[in-house]
Amino acid sequence: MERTLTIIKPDAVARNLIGTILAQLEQNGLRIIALKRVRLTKKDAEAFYAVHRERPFYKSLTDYMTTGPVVVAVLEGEQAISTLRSVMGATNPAQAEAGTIRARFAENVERNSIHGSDAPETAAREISFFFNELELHI
Ligand code: IDP
Ligand code: MG
Repeated sequence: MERTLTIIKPDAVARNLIGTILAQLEQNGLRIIALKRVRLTKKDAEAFYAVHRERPFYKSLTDYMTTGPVVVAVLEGEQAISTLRSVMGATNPAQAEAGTIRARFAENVERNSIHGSDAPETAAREISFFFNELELHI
């Protein structure tokens, strides 16, 4: 069993897609084991995406992530990290496989509806960024 972190991003929350996206995750074998709706501050978004701070889209991305509430969740399943990445689809929705969450809902490469951790180390860091031990019933 593996755990990963997902974020339903502000564009998707604004369009009332929380339930639809969570349903697609569950239908693909991912179990929701922790869940909450939060509004990120600019500092939160900058810390979460610190790995991208040298990228040209960093300021725009961290501004966008504060434009409205997000839903953060810990997902568990067999190969949860790669399963989530394949259900999400490519970063740029123009390149995302049909039926993936980004192909269905993303507005563009930035406002792309969902985040998913990309490796075991980043999943551990991102889960503990949002959830404490009590919330993870460790
Ligand atoms: P990922 O979310 O598929 O892992 P990353 O490369 O880690 O993609 O980028 C993090 C986020 O930054 C993306 O999900 C997207 O919101 C935004 N982003 C990535 N590349 C671009 C870009 O070229 N222009 C604008 N925003 C981008
Ligand atoms: Mg990434």
